[in-house]
Amino acid sequence: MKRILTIQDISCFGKCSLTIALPVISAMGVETTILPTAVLSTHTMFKGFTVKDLTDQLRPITAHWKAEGIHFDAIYTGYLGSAEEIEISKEIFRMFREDGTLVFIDPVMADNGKMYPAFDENYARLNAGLCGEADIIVPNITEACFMTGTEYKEVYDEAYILGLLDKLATLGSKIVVLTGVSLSPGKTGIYGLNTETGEHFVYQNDRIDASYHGTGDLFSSVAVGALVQGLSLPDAFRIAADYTAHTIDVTLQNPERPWYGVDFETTLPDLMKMLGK
Ligand code: PXL
Repeated sequence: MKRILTIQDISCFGKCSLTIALPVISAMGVETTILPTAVLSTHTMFKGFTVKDLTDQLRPITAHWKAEGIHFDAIYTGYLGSAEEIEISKEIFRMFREDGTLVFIDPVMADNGKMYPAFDENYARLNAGLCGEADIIVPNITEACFMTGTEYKEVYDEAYILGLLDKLATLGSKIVVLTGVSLSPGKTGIYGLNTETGEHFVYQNDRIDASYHGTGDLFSSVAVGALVQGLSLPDAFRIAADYTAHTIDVTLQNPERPWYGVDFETTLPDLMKMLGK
């Protein structure tokens, strides 16, 4: 069985980060090792959330795994709580990266033109450095702008996206994938660049006018879970995009109208079908 190490926070309530990555990647038939960077009562869109930072635990936990000779087929980082955790994540890549280990970075820190509460420009600079260590990075447009010093635009054309991809390529990752890219009205999706071959890959599906927390984590978890099982880049990202859009759609039909997260629990059987399982 393939094994992924995922490094991100646990938001106890709210369905994002590890409370998405662990169930979703496990359901895909991939063993999931978690390294929690912090414990929060909820994600940061709730008021008054509590945070217990776990930076001091990362080195002892990973040193133990190293002593046990544990191997990871992929390392996937998401929301990291502090600048120091970015530095420690780099050390963890060096400790566990072997031939064929996929390093997948979702540089979670911002959306819709704004940083999440805990972060600033310095954090964006450090995250850009972390992205240089990756095989694949999946920033949204806001994160890409903060990491490359580009002006954020709500309304843009394809040339703006291609320019952003070229700037992201200079960070050093082999594959750069921009998420939340809308190339025509009513559509959204991804725009990727293989920096080694210069090839682009694009996938667009219907844009649903709703925004939920944790959808980026859902997308990344599915993409990395699919890639580690040998799906091609376009297939893995297509399934991740379709599954995320489908889950948002299903959540919108929930009469309880959850605002804080999506009903991936309902749609996991559909993911299995998309994966041909
Ligand atoms: O879904 C990204 C995410 C992860 N973890 C925490 C968050 C967010 C988004 O706001 O607040 C704690």
